[in-house]
Amino acid sequence: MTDDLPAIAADAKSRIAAAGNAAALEALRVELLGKKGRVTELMKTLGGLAPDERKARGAALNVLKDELSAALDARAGAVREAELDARLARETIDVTLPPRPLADGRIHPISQTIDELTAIFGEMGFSVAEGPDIEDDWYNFTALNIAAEHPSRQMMDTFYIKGLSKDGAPKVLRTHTSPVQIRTMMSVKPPIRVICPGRTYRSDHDATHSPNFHQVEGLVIDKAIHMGHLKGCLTDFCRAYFEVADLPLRFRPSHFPFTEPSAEVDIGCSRKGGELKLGNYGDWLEILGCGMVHPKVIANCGLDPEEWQGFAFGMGIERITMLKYGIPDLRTFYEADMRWLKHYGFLPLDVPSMTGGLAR
Ligand code: 2NM
Repeated sequence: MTDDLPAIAADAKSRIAAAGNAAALEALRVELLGKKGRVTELMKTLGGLAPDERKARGAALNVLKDELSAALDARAGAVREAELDARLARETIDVTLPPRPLADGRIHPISQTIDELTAIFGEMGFSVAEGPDIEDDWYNFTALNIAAEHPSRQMMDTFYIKGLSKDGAPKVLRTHTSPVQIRTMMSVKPPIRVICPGRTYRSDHDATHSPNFHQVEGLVIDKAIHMGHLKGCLTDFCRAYFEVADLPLRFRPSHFPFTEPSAEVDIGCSRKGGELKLGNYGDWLEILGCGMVHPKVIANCGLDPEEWQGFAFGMGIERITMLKYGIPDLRTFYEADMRWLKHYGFLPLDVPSMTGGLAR
């Protein structure tokens, strides 16, 4: 009475084995085991059989049902895996390939220099600090030991903003990034090693001055820091940034209200034949200002100058960018001219070098 079942099983199993995708398998499951499926219909005929026949056939049908269900499950698993394998083969990507070059976009030389600075000082243990462009008079001048009558506070040098800050002091567009260093000293427990790159503003506009420009300043505060640390740090920086291993530096005594002693730093150069070359050629080019942070500035920030000392420095980002990449005119930095940016700008994976901005 169960002679028909092996043929049904064999037919179903070969169709299951031939099903190539999840949808075909689901259709087969419905056709065989669904409410009106082949096996289900056979189950329904059990009622008309004699008791011992019903028992034998019922058992055989249950075995068939379990076998087909297992065969469907196994095939579904295999189909899923095959589909995944095919998809993985189809969608292979090489994550080590460089990105496709941008059609037009370039990294602005100012951004490139900030990236380079951050990398070089980062290797020396400095992190980056940022602050607001609109500053209180106190952070921009007073905390830095800049006297009330100092010429840099005059309207002709500083942009004053309408309205007063909470304590009634004037608001200014920061004239340097030093207020970021003040904020850092007031909020971070020393030791401190930060650089503060960013936009700065002065009421000054001619061929070599722009009303907004960029500065990077650096600050180290620790115990027993001295001029030797300052000289070593800036020497290493200048040699790394300008990529001249034996670049000589000259420290000339100078004056800033916020450092004592203060120095201006020149790097070695040659101007022979109207061409500027950096290196040990006997001529000098001024590049940055620096000094030991004035004890009054340290005290203004709530630190004990007997316990904590340090050095600070500052330089113009446009200036060092022009020197490194041979950009002759400051004003072109802000013209947003795509032809200029295509020539002087950088691609995301450009390796910075002395000629990296020009060699295309
Ligand atoms: C310079 C030159 C010398 C300077 C000092 C400070 C602070 F906040 F620590 F006092 N920040 N930056 C500094 C010192 C900046 O720029 C030419």
